[in-house]
Amino acid sequence: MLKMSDFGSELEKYGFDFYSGVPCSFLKSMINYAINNDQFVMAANEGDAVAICAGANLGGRKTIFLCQNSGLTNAVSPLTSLNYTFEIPVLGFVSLRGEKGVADEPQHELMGVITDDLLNVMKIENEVLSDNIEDAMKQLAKANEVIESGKSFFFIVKKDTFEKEKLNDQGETISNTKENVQRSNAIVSQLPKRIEVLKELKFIADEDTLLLATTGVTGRELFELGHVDNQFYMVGSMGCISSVALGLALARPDKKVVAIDGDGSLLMRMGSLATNAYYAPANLYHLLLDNALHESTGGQKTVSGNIDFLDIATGAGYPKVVQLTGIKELNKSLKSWGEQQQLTFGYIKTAKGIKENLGRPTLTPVEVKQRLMINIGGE
Ligand SMILES: Cc1ncc(C[n+]2csc(CCOP(=O)(O)OP(=O)(O)O)c2C)c(N)n1
Repeated sequence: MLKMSDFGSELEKYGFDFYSGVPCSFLKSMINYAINNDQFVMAANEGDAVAICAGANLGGRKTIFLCQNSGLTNAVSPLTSLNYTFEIPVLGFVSLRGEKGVADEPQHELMGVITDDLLNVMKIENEVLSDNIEDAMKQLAKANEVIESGKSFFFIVKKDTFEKEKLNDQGETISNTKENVQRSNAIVSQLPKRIEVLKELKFIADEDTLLLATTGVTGRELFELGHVDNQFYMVGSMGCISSVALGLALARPDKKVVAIDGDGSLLMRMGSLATNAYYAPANLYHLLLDNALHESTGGQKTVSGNIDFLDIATGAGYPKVVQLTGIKELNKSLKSWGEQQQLTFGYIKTAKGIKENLGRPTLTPVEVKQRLMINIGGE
């Protein structure tokens, strides 16, 4: 069996010092080790964890993603449309629940026999991790080469691969004060369009501010307003933008990170709110543009009209939640965030409408990533 003190220090030797994931009992020792070393971000689901790692990678960190094989399916979207597309590597450890011939619960039966196939279909190189430390170290050296070439690599982890690692006392759960909710009674006669909000964001953003736009029209409009290297446009991976922003904000506390989200996107991965609020990096501003539509795909209604995002963000524990009734309030709120530095959730209702003759970014996703990383000195 592997001892985490040996295996973990080998991982550190290669520079892997940022973990995110969702627990599995087979990976308990790795998770406990990472928590004990204050290197673990507990995600709400496995897809978010992949996106958090991707953000940390943009910030220059080498990252490890941990999941049960049942959760690998939750991670398929970001693994295929974020990591693959942007060439953002992650070192994965996926447990092998339901291994053939080993007694396990019925829900693991199918994943137990298709875990490697699923990774292969996603074009992710993978190997079963040896429980012999010398062999495991050789495997790790090879995995690191793959990661250094810009590709992801996954280890499949069988039962009892690791010796027990004790979980240290995790201390009190921090609790954000939720007194800072600013609701507005203002009657808004005309909602701003998405593009006007984006223009204002570009106007306010200084060279230390990174603008990360959600999937679809938001990223495309931001690009058309003029590319600068501190902008990032998500493609695919709907709902992952604030998780990428979380990873990046944690990895680069010297930068100000704005996640520009959509209501459809946020609804898809609403658990991310709780994770963002728990880790609460002061340098993250989460801005929700709520047009109550999936406008990018033809303007179908979302269920946003029925819910209160301010209450949800407050309940999730965001220390500051602000309802913005227009561009002026947005300007004020961003300035105050820049001065006070406190995780903020900004909510603005926007009007329907897409910029005329909207094109698509002429830079490839990989070029966008490389320019951002060079710009912030992460690569
Ligand atoms: C997992 C996944 N499902 C569906 C899509 C297709 N899709 C791209 S953008 C989008 C709508 C996003 O809605 P919202 O975040 O509210 O932004 P809006 O389009 O209204 O600006 C959809 C459904 C996708 N990219 N990924």
